[in-house]
Amino acid sequence: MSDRFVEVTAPSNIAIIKYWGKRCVDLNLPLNSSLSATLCQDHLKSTTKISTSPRLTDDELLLNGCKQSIPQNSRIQKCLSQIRSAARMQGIRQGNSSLDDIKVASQKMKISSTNNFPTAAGLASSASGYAALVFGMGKLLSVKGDLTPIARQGSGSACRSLHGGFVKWQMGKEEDGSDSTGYQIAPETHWEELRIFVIVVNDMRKKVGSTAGMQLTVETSTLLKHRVEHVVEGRMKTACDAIKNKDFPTLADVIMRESNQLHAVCLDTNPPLRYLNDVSFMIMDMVHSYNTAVGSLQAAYTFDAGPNACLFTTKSRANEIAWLIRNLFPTDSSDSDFFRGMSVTMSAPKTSVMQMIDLNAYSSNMIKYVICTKVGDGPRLVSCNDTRLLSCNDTRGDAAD
Ligand code: 2P0
Repeated sequence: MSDRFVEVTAPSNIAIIKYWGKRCVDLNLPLNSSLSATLCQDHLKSTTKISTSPRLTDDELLLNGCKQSIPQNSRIQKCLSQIRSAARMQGIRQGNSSLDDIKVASQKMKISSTNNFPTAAGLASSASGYAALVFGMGKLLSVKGDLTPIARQGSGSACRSLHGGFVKWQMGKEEDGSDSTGYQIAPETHWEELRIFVIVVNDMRKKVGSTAGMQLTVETSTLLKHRVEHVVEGRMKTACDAIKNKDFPTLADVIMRESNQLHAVCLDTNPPLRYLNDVSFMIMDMVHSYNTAVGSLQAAYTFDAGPNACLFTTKSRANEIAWLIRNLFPTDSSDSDFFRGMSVTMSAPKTSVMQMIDLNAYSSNMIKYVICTKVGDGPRLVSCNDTRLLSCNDTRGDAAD
């Protein structure tokens, strides 16, 4: 049977140790290792349906319902051709038992991908989108082994979305990029008390995309060189240890320093890259005030290439953080429209804490909405039309060190 169909979902992720800069553009190899938390797919995910049939005459791709040109997208092309050749190689090694897989690998595919979060909101969708594409094709063609080096070539951060929990993308040393892979350092069940608020702020400004932005930084920033040579490795160890020991204040400190250094490096780019806006800084002020008032680091912000914030906190503090966001950033939205995702109850911090925080509200509607979420699992196979695909080995890499 050569008509096959799979539907998969893949999560987004938020970087704790940031990836910014490539040592090889062609193979999409990073200048430094990075570390992320996978976000729960109940709240942020890409869903991809892939079908293949001998009757299809061309590969087709629909993104949120809009037809995309595959010939003009070298990253998609790379992902498609590398998974197909992995399927053929595997088929040849396995002999007659995989003739079907070899045949299917040379058929054209119809791919349709959607996000359950607005792409227009500027939330990273390339990580979840490429992870879903690569994971889905891997399932469709029964490809075994680590697919993170293929996802990496779609979008660097996508290799981290092939796993749940806390994921390291090790930069690797090989010239061909074969050891530049993503692997899980702790599963999503490891630290269930963690909560993450994705704060979507209003922003009309056009920004330079990550790929172009980081290339400009590599070419012009001396601070990036310092960061790569002297900063990242130590922070990686601190962050991994803090996750292992569930030491929130230490992790919070690294998360905020990493975010701040990413944006310092962006400003050190010539001409400078400015991804944060005034609201981003207001959110940073709110987090620092809260931490000072409670006497330890109980919340942490991090920003990628845009003004939207991700706040990390723990379950025991989440209700107070929600209260602060709602009261410092008034909006015309109802509570239920403002707070999406996991249900959250707001509770005011105790009086002694409130007295230390500047509670003067900013003007209205600076924040569009907040997605309340947590650390989640890796890609899921939702459905397929061939039960053999269900039992195909996991296509995600094994944990390294
Ligand atoms: C990260 N970002 O570690 C960093 C922090 C944005 C800021 O990975 O060129 O879309 O496709 O490899 O993965 C965004 O960059 O870039 C990113 P490409 P990608 O999450």
